[in-house]
Amino acid sequence: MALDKEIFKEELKQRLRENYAMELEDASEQEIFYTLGALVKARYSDAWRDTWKYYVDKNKKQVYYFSIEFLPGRMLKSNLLNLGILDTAREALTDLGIHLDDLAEVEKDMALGNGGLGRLASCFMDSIASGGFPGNGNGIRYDYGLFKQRFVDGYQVELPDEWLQSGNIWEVRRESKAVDVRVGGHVYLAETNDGKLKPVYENERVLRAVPYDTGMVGYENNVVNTLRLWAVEIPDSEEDKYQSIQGRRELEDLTAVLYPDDSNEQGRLIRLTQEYFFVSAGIQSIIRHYKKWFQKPISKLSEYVSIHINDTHPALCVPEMMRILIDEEELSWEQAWDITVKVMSYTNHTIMAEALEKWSIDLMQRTLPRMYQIMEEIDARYVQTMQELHPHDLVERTRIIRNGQVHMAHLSIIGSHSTNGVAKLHSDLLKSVVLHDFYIIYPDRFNNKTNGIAQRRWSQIVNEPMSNVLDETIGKTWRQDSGDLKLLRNYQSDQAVLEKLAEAKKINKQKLADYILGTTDIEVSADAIFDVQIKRLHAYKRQLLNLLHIIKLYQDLKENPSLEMQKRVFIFGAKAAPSYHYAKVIIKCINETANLINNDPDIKDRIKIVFLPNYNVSLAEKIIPAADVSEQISLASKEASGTSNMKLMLNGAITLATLDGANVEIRDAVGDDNIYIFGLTEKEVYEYYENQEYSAQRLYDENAVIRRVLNAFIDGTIPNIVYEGREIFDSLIKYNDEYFLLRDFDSYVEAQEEIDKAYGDQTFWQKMSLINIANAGRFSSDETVSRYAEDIWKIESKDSFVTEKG
Ligand code: GL9
Repeated sequence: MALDKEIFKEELKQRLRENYAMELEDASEQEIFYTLGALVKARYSDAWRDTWKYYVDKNKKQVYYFSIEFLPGRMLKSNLLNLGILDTAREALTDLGIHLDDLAEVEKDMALGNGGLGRLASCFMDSIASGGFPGNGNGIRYDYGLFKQRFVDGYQVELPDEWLQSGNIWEVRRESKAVDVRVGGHVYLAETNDGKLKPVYENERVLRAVPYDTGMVGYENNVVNTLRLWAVEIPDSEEDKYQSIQGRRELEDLTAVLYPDDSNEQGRLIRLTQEYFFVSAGIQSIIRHYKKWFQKPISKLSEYVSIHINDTHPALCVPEMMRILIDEEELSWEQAWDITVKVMSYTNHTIMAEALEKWSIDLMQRTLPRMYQIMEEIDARYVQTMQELHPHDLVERTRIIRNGQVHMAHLSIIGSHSTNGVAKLHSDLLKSVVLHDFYIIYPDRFNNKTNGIAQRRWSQIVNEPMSNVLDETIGKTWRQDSGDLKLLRNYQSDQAVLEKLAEAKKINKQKLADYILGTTDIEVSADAIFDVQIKRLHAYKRQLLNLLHIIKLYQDLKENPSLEMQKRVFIFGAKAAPSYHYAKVIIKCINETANLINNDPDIKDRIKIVFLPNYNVSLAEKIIPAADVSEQISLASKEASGTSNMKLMLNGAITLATLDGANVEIRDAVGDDNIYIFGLTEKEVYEYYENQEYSAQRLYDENAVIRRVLNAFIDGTIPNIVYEGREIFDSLIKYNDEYFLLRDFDSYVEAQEEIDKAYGDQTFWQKMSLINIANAGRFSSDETVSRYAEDIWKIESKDSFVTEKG
């Protein structure tokens, strides 16, 4: 429905009067933002109801995407865009003397995730709705999102993220849809009058799960799906058990905080309870909805419901579904198992061993006794079935419960019909190495689904200057279908187009430079190469390799001030998990090196280092459009996919990468000439693991450049890192450089030198940049989600089915 600008203005004013008893002139930005949010929400509420009703009336099969993290960031502009009223709203606001972009800054980031995994879940929510697919998210409504990061004396300091403080305009509390979740206590099986075995619960705690729903607005198609997030409350029946404030606190803490990954032991009980809490609440509400609205027998569930397990955190979906089907719906084990496996599918997001989730039997039994009983039975039946088909040790290695632990990845694979990796290389590694045993047992269950990004957000919303050039050059169809970006290929030698794209980039760089000055007091030149590494801080992602190269450049310049090189601004954005000591040490070292170099009068603006604090989705939106170089330098085989690589490419940054994760597919998309590849391949990395010949000490002894760079950490060159510098040095030399930084160092430096040269030839550079934009279309999450829908979830798209409302 088109938006009439004048009516919009009147409505905004009217709502302000109603809600705040105020005229526009007297309202604060905050008040206007909340009013605008309510107005936008009202515009899609009919479509939200109609969408839901359509799925029910037509008995549409739906997918439920279970994820312990969702990272939507800000939603105002993306809702406006998807409703087709972004431009009109912007103009209307301008008429009223308000800048939409300023207003958008009022919205707190919804940061209910750590990184790529949570952001992917949100990109999928956008694409599922935009593709007209019946699909909903299911997760946790944390009171506090991922911590706010500050730097104090170069150290990371974590502050609580109070995103709900001023309320959340987009959510709807649905008290009538609350369900109970039982945890703790004891469960034993007792015979009922009709001779059936039924679980009896003793001393369990009952938690009330209350859903908060947020509309997921599809792109110009009148589809609005639901993201359902659960919050814990104390049920009335249990009030007397929680008379002490402390007791209440403990319970209410359950959905208080998002767990940073790599978190400590002490919080693990809460984490496991969180996992069960949102899984149980979600599945109960799915079954309730199915029975009430579909009125089909429970035995047909898999024809109407698909549940996706996003990484192993929701793996308890498998035993919880079994519990409901057996204990409550009274199906036989065999029937229940058949349905469960058909309903469930699972994505693996990492090969990092420490991230493959396991729980001790003891903790599992104490926290979730009924779940444990069911998993024991699944495990026993698995062993029994498989030992007739496969060697004993293979079956032992793949069972769910072994060596005192419950293996959540094993549970997810055994309990579902599909296991996928998130990039070709990653999926291949799952089959050949990480999950090879399971591949022997279930070859047909394995498949690849390369990640994608919400392209409309990461181009149209964040990069207007570039979007305008695209419109002028190839028309506007790319806005709907990012595949049409390839039309840009025809202009790779068109000087005028190249220059217009360069101008757009320059505008974005200047804007970021202003932001950098405002937040860090560091002055950077928009003429410099903006070299960007933005992602969680992790040893395998090798932010440290980036730093080693910067130190080398610094030392070169100090030694030879007349050295010719392009000006560079190295931009970092990264949070370290609060308990991840080594990652925090790296942050400190980057910050101290930045201090040293940024203030060295010999260097001036030839190198600048900017570590922007509090990296999150909305900061990414500021950095990505301004990037020239995209650092994707993880040790080959370690990054499952990466998604910032795709966002940066779409915005015309040139990728500097190892052949890891989706970088491989980016290389295939743009060709060798439009990307800078360096370093060991995944095969070479595995060879080192096999022959154990890697010696960092030898590289240090034999390579004078490496020696000089590493010595800077311990000889006082970089000030204020007496302990941290030693720790870095030791990690590389004494502990033999786990991620082969030194082995890849020379090749990285060489690639950086090529980039330096290439940037000197602006036409050449701009052409590469254009080719990157032109070939980014294939990394759209619209495409990825279509593949999931077709191959895994078996759900159908239905575009624009809700009647146009005039
Ligand atoms: C991750 C991988 O590390 C990334 O390479 C991948 O792109 C994303 C999405 O598939 O998943 N796996 C993972 O555990 N995280 C990822 O980012 N971690 C977090 O999000 C905290």
